[in-house]
Amino acid sequence: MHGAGVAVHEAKCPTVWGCSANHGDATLANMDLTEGRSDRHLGTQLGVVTALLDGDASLAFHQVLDLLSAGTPFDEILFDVLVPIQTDVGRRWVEGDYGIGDEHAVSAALETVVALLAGSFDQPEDGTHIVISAAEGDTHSLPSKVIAAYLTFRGFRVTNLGATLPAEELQESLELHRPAALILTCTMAGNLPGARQCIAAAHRAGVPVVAGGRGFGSDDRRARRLGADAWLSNPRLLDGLLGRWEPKIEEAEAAAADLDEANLSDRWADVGAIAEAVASAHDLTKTQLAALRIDVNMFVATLDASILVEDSQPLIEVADWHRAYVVAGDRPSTTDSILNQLTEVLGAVDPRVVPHVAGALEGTGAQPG
Ligand code: B12
Repeated sequence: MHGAGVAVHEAKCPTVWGCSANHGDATLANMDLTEGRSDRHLGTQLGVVTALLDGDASLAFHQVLDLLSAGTPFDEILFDVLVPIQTDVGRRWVEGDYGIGDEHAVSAALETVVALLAGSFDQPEDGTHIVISAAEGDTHSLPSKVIAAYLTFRGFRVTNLGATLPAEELQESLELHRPAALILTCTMAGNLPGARQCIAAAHRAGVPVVAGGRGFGSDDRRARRLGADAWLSNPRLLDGLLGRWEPKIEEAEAAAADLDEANLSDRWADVGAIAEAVASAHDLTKTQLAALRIDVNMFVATLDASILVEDSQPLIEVADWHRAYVVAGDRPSTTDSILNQLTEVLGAVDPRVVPHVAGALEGTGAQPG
């Protein structure tokens, strides 16, 4: 049926190259359900987020159980009730409405709720075995927890390796578990080089990879360039894909054969010099200096990602996000200083830096979200 080479969606088929068959669920691929907030659950969501802000995971869990016993499908609870709460927390954090403490309280309590839900399903002995992990360096572990809960509910045997696992360790785990697939999540584009290390490690272990998450953007190009065997934005389509795909690891890996990493993040002295130069141009408090160092690391990592996937979009998006973030929260406007210093300090190290930074300086003026 589906010939050689797998995985990126075409107009009619969301997952398999060159397939002209019309699979009923193709349209779903174009709807990002994770963003969907169905007002139907607004009342419960407000109750849940209030409980989460207090760190009361038990109260939030029981509110969710009420929805379940009222017949609300499990995937709707995960993707239309709980996930939009996190997206909203992110927006309110950017706008200075929530502090980092609020985000941490909600994230930690929500992790408990998702763990309680996932733990209430037995893992079938004969279920298809799936391993899930966040990209190397990505500390966002909730996406893999939520997707692990969903796939367990759908009858898969799931091993969740969580966040920030080094690629070599991932390879060992995959050689031990020998799963049918690795589900790889990447939340920030700056972790795409880490995602590439994970894809290569999985392929060395003979395991095909389904990639997804905000870091991979809204289409398949980044995942394909990094050698992934499949890309999806919507986790609800995972079991359909896993039920019918025929991954060809060699072909997927061939797409990444000529990748040329810049590894600018490894140039610690240069990264430090960029932060020093920006700090000297702005009157920053101690807390703002600490935030600046994280921001400079994020910009250099995202520049590495743009060079790796030969696409300025990751750096443009992070610059747009940062500009809106500093304005929304009345923070020091360091975005363009950081960008100019990237060219100043790293332009001579790797000429590919200059055009990407130029694109980000122009920016698109898009709002964070
Ligand atoms: C919670 C959170 C954190 C927590 C994570 C806690 C945890 N245990 O996971 C912590 C505090 C660790 C954190 C750290 C940081 N964060 Co943060 N974080 C968030 C926040 C608020 C929510 C993310 C989340 O959990 N969403 C819930 C998950 C389940 O939803 P999701 O990611 O959308 O995933 C869904 C889909 O994408 C899809 N999907 C995801 N993966 C996959 C994979 C496959 C195969 C498939 C099919 C589908 C799929 O399905 C998922 C479920 O529906 C976001 C805001 C936001 N809007 O997302 C910021 C956000 C991602 N963080 C951000 C930043 C900047 C940071 C920091 C740099 C902050 C700092 N200064 O330190 C650090 C970076 C650390 C690092 N190196 O990774 C920015 C990124 C900006 C950018 N453009 O890149 C965001 C967008 C902030 C914002 N509000 O705008 N963060």
